[in-house]
Amino acid sequence: MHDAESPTADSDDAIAEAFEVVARSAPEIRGGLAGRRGKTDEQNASGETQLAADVWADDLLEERLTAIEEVGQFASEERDGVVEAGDGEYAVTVDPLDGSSNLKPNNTMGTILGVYDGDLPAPGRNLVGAAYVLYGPITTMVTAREGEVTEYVVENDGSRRAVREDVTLPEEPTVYGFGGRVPNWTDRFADYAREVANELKLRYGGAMIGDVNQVLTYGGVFAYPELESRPEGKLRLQFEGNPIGYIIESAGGASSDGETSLLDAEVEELHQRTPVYVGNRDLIERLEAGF
Ligand code: P6P
Repeated sequence: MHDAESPTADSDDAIAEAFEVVARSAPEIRGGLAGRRGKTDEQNASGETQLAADVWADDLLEERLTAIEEVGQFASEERDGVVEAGDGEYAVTVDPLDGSSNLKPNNTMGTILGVYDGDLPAPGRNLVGAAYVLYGPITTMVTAREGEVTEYVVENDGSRRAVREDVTLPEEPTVYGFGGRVPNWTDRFADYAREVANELKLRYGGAMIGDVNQVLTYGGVFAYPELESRPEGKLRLQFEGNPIGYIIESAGGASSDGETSLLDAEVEELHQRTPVYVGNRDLIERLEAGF
């Protein structure tokens, strides 16, 4: 727990340590993918078939993140419930391999981390840090804390070097990426998508981290929208929406569930889904104006 003299010292340690654990684990996770492309006969709490890689990366991160003294809870997209890990005040969430279905076509994937101050399930406003690793042609990591976003290259030994500091979305947007099947989009989202498609270039790779990283780099908007068949969308608020919304808002962009910032969304349960819209502020404002 915090001591009076250094009220933020522990929080810095816990956040920095969690970032360090994920960075140092990234080369190992990347190195372990080739042999773990197979499906298990298990499903996660969201009903998705788990790959051997999902389970393996999850176990590895759970062990290392719960070893951080100030971490009291761990939760993952791949686990039903919260893992109690002592009396630390921080709760960490992971999507250990976001976009693991991209393993088969050898496309991008990512690892998403959220560090919440307080128990889970938690609203995005409780986040004190968030990060993602992108397994692309090179391994990069983006971290956000105290309003600042930093991009790192992660070396093969797990060390990292900052390549972009105080990252902000470019003023002029260039790309968009929208998930779900077009016939399943609601009319109001389809209207918005038509407008945006006339202005920006399509960049959609099927793994949120790869698509969001394009938006962070080039400016634009990523959405996994409300669907006719699934008004709550596909992505999980706790593990994907909140951390990514926190990172994009820290980079001067905006996030939304269609009505309000993802960080203000009501949290009822750990694996609840939410529509996710993140990107340049005016593009998100235009979406909300049409909803
Ligand atoms: P679809 C990956 O499975 C994921 O959770 C996100 O990373 C990604 O944005 C989305 O689902 C892709 O979904 O329906 O396009 O395969």
